Amino acid sequence: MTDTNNQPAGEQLPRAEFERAWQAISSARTIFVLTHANPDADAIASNLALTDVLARRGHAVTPALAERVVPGSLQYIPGVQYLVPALDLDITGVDLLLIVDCADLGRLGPVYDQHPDWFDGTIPIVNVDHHVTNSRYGAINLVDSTAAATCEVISLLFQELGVEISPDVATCLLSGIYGDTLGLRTASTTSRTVRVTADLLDRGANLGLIVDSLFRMKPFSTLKLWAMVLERAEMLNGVVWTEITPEMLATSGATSAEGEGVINFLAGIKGAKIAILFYRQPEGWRVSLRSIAEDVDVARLARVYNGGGHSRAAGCRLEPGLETRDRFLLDIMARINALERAPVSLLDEGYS
Ligand SMILES: [Mn+2]
Repeated sequence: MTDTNNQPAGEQLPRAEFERAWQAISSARTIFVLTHANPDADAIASNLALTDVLARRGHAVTPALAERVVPGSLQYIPGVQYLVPALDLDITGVDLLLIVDCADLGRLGPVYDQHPDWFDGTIPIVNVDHHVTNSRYGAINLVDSTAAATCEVISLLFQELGVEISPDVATCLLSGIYGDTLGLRTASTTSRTVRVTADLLDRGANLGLIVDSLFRMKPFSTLKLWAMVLERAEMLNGVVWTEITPEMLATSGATSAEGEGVINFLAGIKGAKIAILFYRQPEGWRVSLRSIAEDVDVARLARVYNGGGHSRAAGCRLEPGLETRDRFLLDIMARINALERAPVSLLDEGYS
């Protein structure tokens, strides 16, 4: 990225915070590890890295997934075959819920909608995350919003406490970092992220496999889908956007996960300040947001619509219908316009 200065690495979380989290985890016998719906590399990899380490230390640990299928590009992540659909789980006898890369409980998806009682605090929750919008829903919250990925937080946890990791776990952790930083290219990438990356390579992480799987090799259906999605792109008043519809998926034979990379391509369009990808789904729009201009904070914008994320990458949901989408677009354009006139009023929640 040419338009950004990388942020400095934040203050490392105090060692006591790592110790407190690790102690809570270590004292539990039966553990469920959960992550957010529409999982990305960081979500799945942080889950599987913790699962592997805890299983080897004798815990009864189940890695859970909000979906029934792992996206094709993530099926290379070591341990992926152990993932269990969260909706098939029985909570009986579970001592601890370890929730990773999940900014708030609603992001867990169907398992939270169907079993809100699992998350009422009766079973302690340890929350490990890096989203600036994290609602700190755990009994223990190991949250570092200066980390580029949850896998960076977990790498620091293992480093700090001297936990030995296998090459497979190193591949997991580097997958999460590479996934969230697009290969160390986002503004969230710090010197610490790069040092953690070097350490994971020393521990045997398979960089070639990660780069091929996440960024290079793709099914032909992805190419066909991207052609349709990019053809549909529009740009107006500082906003570049496009959509993925069920018809496009049917015609190309692609899954909706194959469209995930489109937004990062849109995020490099000169002259735009913000990129938006709308996924048309029966229950409404899923909206992916990327900040192109440094002064646009999409996490704050997403929060206006009950979404969340990071300052440069965030998301929210909208009710179904073209009017809803158009009203959203007009609102975004108005906010961008206001930003140009008065940079200090930066997309405040109070703005209307
Ligand atoms: Mn993440």
